[in-house]
Amino acid sequence: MKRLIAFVTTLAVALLTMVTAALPASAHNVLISSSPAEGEELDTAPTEVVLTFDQPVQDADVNEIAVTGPNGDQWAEGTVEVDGPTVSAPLRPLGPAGEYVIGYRVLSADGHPVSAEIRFTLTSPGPGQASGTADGDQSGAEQGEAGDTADAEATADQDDSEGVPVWVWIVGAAVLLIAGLVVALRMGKSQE
Ligand SMILES: [Cu+2]
Repeated sequence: MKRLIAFVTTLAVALLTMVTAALPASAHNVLISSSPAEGEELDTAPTEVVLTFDQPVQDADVNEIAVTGPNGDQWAEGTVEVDGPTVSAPLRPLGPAGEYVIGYRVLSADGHPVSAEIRFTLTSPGPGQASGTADGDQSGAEQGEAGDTADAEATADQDDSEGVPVWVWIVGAAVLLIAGLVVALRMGKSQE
């Protein structure tokens, strides 16, 4: 009887320990630094965006860096490169002075995408020209961008719901504990 209760208690403690140990491993990547940095004012246009995270980023198609200029033009060009915790994307020569928004989405080490925005200001205009000349092209690009943002938000929502199973584990452990105790008590009684 006492042995059974001890066994069930040990089992429950082991399950709870597993659940607790699993929590830190599911933390998302966190941005540590970026170039350009949030709120930075630059008089010379940067030639690339570099994002540094606290953990390695998975090299995947979902990784994306967009740089939107003051007039809604896109300035990031070429492929997003992943090197451990660092993600970078080349920029075309920037054009008008004003606020630029870096929008990024990268795949965390734990398999969940994280996305956010970083804003910097170009204080003197660069030589770059907007890529889209036709209005149609530009609105198309903006629609594409909006679609991407919606995607990222949908994924983030999904990500939140994936956090729920931790509670399922805890409830499962509690149910196992109670069931185990009931069985232990019955067995104890039948032995008397
Ligand atoms: Cu995650």
